[in-house]
Amino acid sequence: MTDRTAVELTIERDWEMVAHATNFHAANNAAYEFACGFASDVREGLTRHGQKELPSKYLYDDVGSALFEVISHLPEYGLTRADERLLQRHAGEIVDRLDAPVAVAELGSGSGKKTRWILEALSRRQKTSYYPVEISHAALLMCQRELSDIDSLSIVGFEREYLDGLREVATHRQRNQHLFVLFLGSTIGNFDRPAGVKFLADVRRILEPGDSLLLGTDLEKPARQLLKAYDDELGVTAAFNLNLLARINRELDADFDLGQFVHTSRINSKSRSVEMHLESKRWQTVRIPAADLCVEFAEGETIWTESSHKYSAQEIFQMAKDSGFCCHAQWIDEQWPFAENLLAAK
Ligand code: AVI
Repeated sequence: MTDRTAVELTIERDWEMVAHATNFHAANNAAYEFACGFASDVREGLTRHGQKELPSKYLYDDVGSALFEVISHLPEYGLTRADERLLQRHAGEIVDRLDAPVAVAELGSGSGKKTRWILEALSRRQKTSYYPVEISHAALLMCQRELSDIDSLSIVGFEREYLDGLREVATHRQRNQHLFVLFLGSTIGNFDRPAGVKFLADVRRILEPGDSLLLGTDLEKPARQLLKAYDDELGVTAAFNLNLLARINRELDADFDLGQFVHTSRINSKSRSVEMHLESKRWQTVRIPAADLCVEFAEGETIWTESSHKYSAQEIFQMAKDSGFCCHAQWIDEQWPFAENLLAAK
């Protein structure tokens, strides 16, 4: 045990380290910077000419992450189950295509449930380091709980934004070790197409030749099916969306009346995406003191909170090429069109 680095301590110690020590010194500063960033993004998005907008990353505080976890179990929302089916079915094959030894980094791990298949397949072959990168502390803790029973696995979580976290993971890379980055669940779809390619290119710049990226992408499907998936009967997606206003109330001292906004989903056929909006039921004024803002909403006016882009299986090959990767393999689910794409850093 004496020659082990901090990263190779047991899972619990690793986790304690992440939760209480690694981020401790920076915590107050980071929390302050985050609050300032949140306030200025809210201000910027709600004072735009034309369509008001809030960045979708703010949907994922602890409450939002828990609601998203529920969404992934809804009958209307088949995306997560398709992702899981593909990973369960093809984990061995995916792992066999990687150059050993590898360390695994996951951007937006969520609960980590669907990552189990990959980590189990890998740890049968080698002792594995897993680095989940998440902005939700609660999701990181859930992920540790979910995966802590896997043999030969060490987990070190990073409570960071994706690229910052990945840069930090890259510094933990040992000599001759390849990085295998997971970006699952079609989170790429929450970027518009050019921003998605730019994000992949940013990821590529942190990687080295021989590293790889497993990219999950939701594929195009009929409008009716998509509208239901993003506006479920039970109202969980509505709660997930409205929680963004509740969060602004909690964190920025605002006075949004949640009963005066309604969740809607709509298809944007030009951008091939489904959008979530919050629609004002009447003319109203909302005060957001921490963003130094007083904002008016007309009846029927919306705040655009998220877009989920849908892809053709074919266009992923071009996206990979445009961002400095090469798509070596693709697996498609038969029940819910969704693709798992294995990209190699060239
Ligand atoms: C996380 N992301 C891929 C989900 C999606 O489908 O775009 C977020 C979501 N929004 C509403 N339902 C699910």
